[in-house]
Amino acid sequence: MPKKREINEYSTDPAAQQMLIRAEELGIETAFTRADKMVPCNIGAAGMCCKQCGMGPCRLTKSGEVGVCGATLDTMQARNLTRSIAAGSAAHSDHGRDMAFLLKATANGEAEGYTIQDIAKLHMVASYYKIPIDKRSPEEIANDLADLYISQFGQQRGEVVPAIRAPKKRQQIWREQNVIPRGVDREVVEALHRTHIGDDQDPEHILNHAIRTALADGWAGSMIATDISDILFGTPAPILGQANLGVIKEDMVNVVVHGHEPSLSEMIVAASQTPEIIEYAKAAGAKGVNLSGICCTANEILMRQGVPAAGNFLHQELAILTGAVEAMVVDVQCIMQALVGLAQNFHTKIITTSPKVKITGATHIEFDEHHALTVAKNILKVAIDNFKNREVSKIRIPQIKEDLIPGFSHEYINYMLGGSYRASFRPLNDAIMAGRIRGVAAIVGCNNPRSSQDYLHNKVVRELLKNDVLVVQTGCGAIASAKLGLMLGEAGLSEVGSGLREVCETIGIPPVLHMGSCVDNTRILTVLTQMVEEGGLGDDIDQIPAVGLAPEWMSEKALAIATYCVASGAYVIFGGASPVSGMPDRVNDSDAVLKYISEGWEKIYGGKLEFIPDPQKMIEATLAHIDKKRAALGLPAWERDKFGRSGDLRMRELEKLPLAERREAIYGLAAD
Ligand code: NFS
Repeated sequence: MPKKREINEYSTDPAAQQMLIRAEELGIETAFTRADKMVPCNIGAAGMCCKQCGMGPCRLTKSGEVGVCGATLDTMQARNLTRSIAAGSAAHSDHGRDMAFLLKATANGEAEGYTIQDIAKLHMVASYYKIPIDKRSPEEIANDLADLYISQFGQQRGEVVPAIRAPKKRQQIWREQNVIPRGVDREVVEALHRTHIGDDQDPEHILNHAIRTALADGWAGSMIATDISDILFGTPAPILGQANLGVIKEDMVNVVVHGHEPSLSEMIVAASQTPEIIEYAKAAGAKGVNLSGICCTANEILMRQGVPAAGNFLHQELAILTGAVEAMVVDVQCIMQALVGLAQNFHTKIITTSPKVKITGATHIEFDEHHALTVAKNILKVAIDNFKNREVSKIRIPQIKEDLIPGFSHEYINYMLGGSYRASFRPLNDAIMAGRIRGVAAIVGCNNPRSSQDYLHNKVVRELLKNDVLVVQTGCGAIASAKLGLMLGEAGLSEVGSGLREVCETIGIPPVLHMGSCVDNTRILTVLTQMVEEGGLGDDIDQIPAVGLAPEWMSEKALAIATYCVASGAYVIFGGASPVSGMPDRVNDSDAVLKYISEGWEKIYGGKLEFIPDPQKMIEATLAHIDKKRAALGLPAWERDKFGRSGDLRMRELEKLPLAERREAIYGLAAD
């Protein structure tokens, strides 16, 4: 009988704990309790099951066993992993495709409510591809860019164009390995073809195509999504936001947007601010409409509009449990089917909007970019009409929320390091070279109900900060830190090593930078590229003292992201379970796939993918890698407390003194 965990083993977040207690009171299942009951299939979890044809499924549980067709464990694991990477790449890249169509429609005046908001970004992106800018309207330029980007999905030969934005040396490695994607769709289709019964059977050869497929996501599909979101909705810059369930308001119509594509959520934000909708809400007896977000759509509107995040992936059910959500509006990805059944315990309506996603029992109001504002208003009116159906006695909103400053796009990081008159990555590179910053960690990815929510994220973040590692975050990992208050300068800095703190205080940034949604992991690729171009940290991404981590990963998108980061030169560490672990106690004959994605890929790309469930070991591996890269660059070894003794630290001590004594100590002025 599987063991039921205690509430604090489900989540480290006190708001989540309150809601989980509430769920128990009401006898309602959640992903947390379902995870207790559902014991994972240990054969499938280890990548040892092949169900690619009708002769199986074949489960390899004995040493030397092969499938009916003769497929070995290595081949099965390579196939399974590659299929997951293809699915993850497809999801994020299809999001990019829709953004490209939206840009085209906007450029041609066919997208109600949308405009080109960031002309500077449009010009910058167009100039990468030599699209003429001079004396042309933003719409003309955007139309050309949209055509170019749309063509990247169906392109059959050649190279996807954003690949030219990678460091020169990296491009050379990719060309030598023949892994620059030809077109996004082509690589995903080929991944499915190669992993079909009776096709590619050499594990390394299969995994090489996984690299090409993932690169089609990172350096095309997802990068296109980020570029266009910025062009249409503005490149993010720091803005005040809030995170956690306490952002839900008792006296307002609460609409939670959940999913991924900013095309819908941005329009719902716009619609919620129209007098028509505000009046409609007041007429229904509410003070207005209160929007909040879950998952990456939360990140999109949080970093651009300051709309609060109700939480990360595992908060989607918990938000409904507050009893105060009139509608949860979803588009694509990371949406639990359980939402509909859960919502039936309350008045909450689950509204699906994407032509690609319907859930049995949900209300479907289809989104159409040509009439987006009208659709958004209709959705909000359905939510407002539902306000009267609330059962006040069922409302329990945890009064827990935290402020944060999100919006650290790569453009803003560049700007913040030197202002508009000397914007540059130089100060960041210098801080790393001197050892004030030991290295950089990108801590990203999901929640997984198989571990305590946010625990692994926050443990790793906190420990790395103490070691002077600058942390950048995206996706649900970013929301985990936000809920803890680590994305606020003053709150976060007390937990930070002295060298990193000196840098953060000088620039005026939190020690954990929120860089956006998961498609925005491409911003991290851009930052790493710009750090290379700035000089002093080698001539390719694999030389930078940096590590990528996804401590609580669960989605196939995370595997795709990991793989394109590895192919770009990064060491990537995943927590939780490895999908290609095998079962060493039962099948001893091979860990070839695990070795290949680690040592094998490292030889070729300088990056590697490893699964390390123990957070302490994860932290040790991160720091060891950072130190190894520092040494290889000939940089001084990092020393704890070497920096931060002058300047700010002294000021902090002096701040404790009465004003007169402080003045005397600082300026040598006699107290008057
Ligand atoms: Ni990323 Fe965003 Fe969250 Fe995981 Fe899902 S929301 S795209 S996949 S769960 S981080």
